[in-house]
Amino acid sequence: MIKVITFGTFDLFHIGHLQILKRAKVMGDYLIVGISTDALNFSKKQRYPICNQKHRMEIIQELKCVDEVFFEDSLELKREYILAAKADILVMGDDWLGRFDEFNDICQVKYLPRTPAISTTELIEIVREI
Ligand code: C2G
Repeated sequence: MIKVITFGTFDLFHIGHLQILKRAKVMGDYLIVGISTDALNFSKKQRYPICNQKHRMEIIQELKCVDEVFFEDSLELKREYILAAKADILVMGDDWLGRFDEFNDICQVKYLPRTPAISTTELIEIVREI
């Protein structure tokens, strides 16, 4: 069984999120998703996500393409998470291109093209302007 792992915040869940999860799943048989915690987001972006981590996790774990979810507490623990999941492939969007190449020693690292013209940041801006 080929296990695939991916990570993300998935705030204001949108089609770009769904498409990367579906594309990640078909690369293997079992998809594990690390969901960035609210605290990790705050440390990365100096703001909390709109939807809290419990709600974001509940949405992701109900998706047909997702088999397992866990909270990603720290970017520095990525190696430990990949090893604990026994993942064969790490999938990320190409906004992270090259950033996780160091994990090629424990799994295949694949970057998939982002879905164009949609992002959580743009959604927030559009709603703000209405
Ligand atoms: N994504 C995409 N197309 C979009 C928007 C997002 O393919 N239009 C992908 C991103 O490339 C990422 C995933 O969806 O692989 C989740 O995106 P975010 O929620 O923005 O995740 P991020 O905050 O980048 O957190 O450890 C890594 C981080 O947890 C990733």
